[in-house]
Amino acid sequence: MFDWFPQNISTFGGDIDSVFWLIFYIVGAGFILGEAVIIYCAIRYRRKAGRRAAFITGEKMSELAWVMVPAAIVLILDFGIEFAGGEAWSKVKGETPASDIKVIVTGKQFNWNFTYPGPDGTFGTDDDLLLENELHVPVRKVVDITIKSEDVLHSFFVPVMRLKQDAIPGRSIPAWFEATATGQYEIGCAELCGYGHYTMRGFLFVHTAEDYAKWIQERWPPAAPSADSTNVVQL
Ligand SMILES: [Cu+2]
Repeated sequence: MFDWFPQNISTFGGDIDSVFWLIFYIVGAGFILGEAVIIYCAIRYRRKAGRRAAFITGEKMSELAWVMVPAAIVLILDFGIEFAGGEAWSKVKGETPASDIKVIVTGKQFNWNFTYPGPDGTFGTDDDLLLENELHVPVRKVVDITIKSEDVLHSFFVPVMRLKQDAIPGRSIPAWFEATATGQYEIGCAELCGYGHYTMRGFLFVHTAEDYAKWIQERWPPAAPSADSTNVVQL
């Protein structure tokens, strides 16, 4: 109907959007119905000379029903949304599909730091690469990310990937995405994290497989051959 979502280049973007639409239609219908009842009652029971206002205690079942019935309907619809969205939820938040592209995302006041494990494929070693506000990934590949925070609550938000996940100090939260189109896209922080919150802006660069390989080559020139060079992990 409308097209007001950001561009969608996520393999699970359609699932997320359909949950948004489901909630939108349910809440939209409830809003229209609720407003209609209010407007009808405001006109129908408006002040008239000689008519006294009623004092309603809400003790009769017929009066209580005005609260209980809508509450029950909201509860049923809630369960309906949970049920309908369960599949999307488990796909996005469940197990990360196997991937050899791993990045640690660290939020800090006021940057997104992206750590790549380097040619050895292991984090916490000398060849790790740390980039500020730049996340480079290949198209059509699962990217396995771990979200951390160095200081306060942040929220890693990549609108085109339909990915939003809080970064919580002391926790490593897994997430993943797979881009379906190349290009440069915005990354934001969706959790008010301090006076510089609005400057916490990064970019996601989605490359073709060839460009990504080239980028990797530039970042990690082949290491000097060492005794255990057989260990080098293919990136
Ligand atoms: Cu932040």
